[in-house]
Amino acid sequence: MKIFATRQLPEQILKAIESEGITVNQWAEKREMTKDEFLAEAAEAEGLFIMGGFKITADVIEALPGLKVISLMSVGYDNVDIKAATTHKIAVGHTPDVLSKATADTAFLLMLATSRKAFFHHKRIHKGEWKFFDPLANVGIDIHNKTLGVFGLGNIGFEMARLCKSAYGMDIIYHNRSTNKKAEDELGARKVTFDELLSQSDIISVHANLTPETKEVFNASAFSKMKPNAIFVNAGRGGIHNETDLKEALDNGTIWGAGLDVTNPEPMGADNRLLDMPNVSVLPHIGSAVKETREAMLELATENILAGLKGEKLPKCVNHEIYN
Ligand code: 8YV
Repeated sequence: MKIFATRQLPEQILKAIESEGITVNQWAEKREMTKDEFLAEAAEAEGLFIMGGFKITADVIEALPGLKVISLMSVGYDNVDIKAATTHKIAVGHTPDVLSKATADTAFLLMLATSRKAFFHHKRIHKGEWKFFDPLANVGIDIHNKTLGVFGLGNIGFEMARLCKSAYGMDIIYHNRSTNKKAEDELGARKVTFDELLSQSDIISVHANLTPETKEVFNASAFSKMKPNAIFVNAGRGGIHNETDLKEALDNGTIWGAGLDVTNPEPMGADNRLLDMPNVSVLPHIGSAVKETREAMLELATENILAGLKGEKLPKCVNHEIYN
């Protein structure tokens, strides 16, 4: 059996897979591959171990007739055409839960850093601008006892809400397709409409999946309904916000600040104007980038791919329908 991994796997993981008699072809270059390169490397693969957001479109799936399982080292699966995978009875695995706390920490960090303009002040020191004390220059805003609006209250959103409630006594409101009873019972969270989320939140934190329904829902119209002192945080997917509209909203003071772990597009270029804005903090999609978390993700992704190759149910499967 053969698999293709889009990055080099740690030695221990590689050995564990190879000990099952599986041949692993790994992409060793430090650049994203083209679709043709991907197809050439994956040609004989029965399993794909996807690290990073390489797009597995319907034509990629159709070009790999031996494929049984796609194992993603991510909770998000917006880079895979799930419908096409399901049609071809290919199991898609992902890595939920193990990364919830680390990803929520990143959202929390961005909220706090933005509220105190931390990244901007760091840059000021670099530029030799730490000189004269001015009591009202470049001050931040207080986030104690404010209202957090969570867009997409799954496990990561829950962890973010829990942090904000315990650290800052925040009120929690959320917008989600389904009711999150645990968040309502444990955190007193209230489910609201999208418009209520926009108008009532002091901080909006995005943790939803990127789907056709959530694509660029945070656009000019949404920002115009937010409070002028609101902070927009996105640690979900950059595609959920329209970045041109976000820049305009920040320029015009429609909203106060933004903390982004994900951008639209990715990667963000060095000349992006958002990087010069005092009330903006940007990180290069490091939500789950903690050693312990990444190891847990790799382990779970390995369990998924091994199960898929053996024709067993994946421990964490996106498209359960294939088993019906
Ligand atoms: C990954 C993520 O690091 O899990 C996700 O959905 O965005 C990150 O944890 C990234 O997708 C690379 O695989």
